[in-house]
Amino acid sequence: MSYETILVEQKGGVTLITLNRPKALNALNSTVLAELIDAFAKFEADKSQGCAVLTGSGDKAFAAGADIKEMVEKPGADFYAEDFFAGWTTQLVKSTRKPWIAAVNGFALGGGCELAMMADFIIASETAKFGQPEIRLAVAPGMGGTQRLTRAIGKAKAMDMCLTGRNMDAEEAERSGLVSRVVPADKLLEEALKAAEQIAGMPPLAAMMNKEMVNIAFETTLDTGLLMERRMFQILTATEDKTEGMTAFVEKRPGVWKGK
Ligand code: CO8
Repeated sequence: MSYETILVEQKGGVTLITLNRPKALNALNSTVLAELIDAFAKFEADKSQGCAVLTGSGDKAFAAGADIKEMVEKPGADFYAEDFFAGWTTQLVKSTRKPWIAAVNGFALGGGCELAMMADFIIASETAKFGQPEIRLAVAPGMGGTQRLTRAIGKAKAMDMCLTGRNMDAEEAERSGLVSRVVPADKLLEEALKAAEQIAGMPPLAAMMNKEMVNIAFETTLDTGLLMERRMFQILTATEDKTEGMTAFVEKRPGVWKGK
């Protein structure tokens, strides 16, 4: 599949995916969704790739939301009949077990903020701005803005953002727990790729299980989560990489991973 709206490059063990509709501030339409699903499926299947970074082209936006021009004339019944935009969660998020990072430059609004929150964590440039302005269009978030955002930053701030439609700057986003790190704008990609390379150099099964377990914390009770965490740990002890990792520690050398 050749892509019209995204760019995909491999940098060693890291896949860099760039939303590439800068004139529309990387607004997310059905083509972007289909292409991202394809690119993420290829990343997932490629054993040489251990982590992905998703960013936006241009310095103005990561993504300014779902494409309003695609939605403005669309009949209401079609949104439901097509289960419009279900694929963000049902395909992209659910099928990507390997870790990926959102590197947010500029605006991450509406669906753009929601897409960033689908990543395992967000690294933001100092110029990043996050918001859920859907209420101003007489709609509401539809890709996680009421659910993932509330889990990330709590009810008070999520309500504030969804009801007023105000933007949150990078400093407030870090303070609120929405992003893990804020870096200078000209260092964003470098820092995100550095973090991704570090993750891609980890034992791959352990990386996937760490991701899975943190996500399970949002889905279950503490008792069940702790039991699953213990079982996951026990499963990892049966891997060849565990023997290698612990032996390498004792022998004071870096581990060499097989993903087995
Ligand atoms: N959709 C389509 N085009 C867009 C979008 C968008 N979301 N955002 C910007 N653009 C386009 C503009 O139309 C403009 O194109 P043109 O030059 O052809 O008119 C170009 O990008 C540049 O934008 P501006 O001239 O507006 O740039 P400014 O610097 O003046 O403003 C803003 C930047 C503040 C980011 C402004 O563009 C803006 O407010 N954009 C819209 C933000 C927004 O409302 N986002 C939410 C959209 S709704 C949504 O995301 C719902 C997701 C859930 C769907 C799930 C369904 C189940």
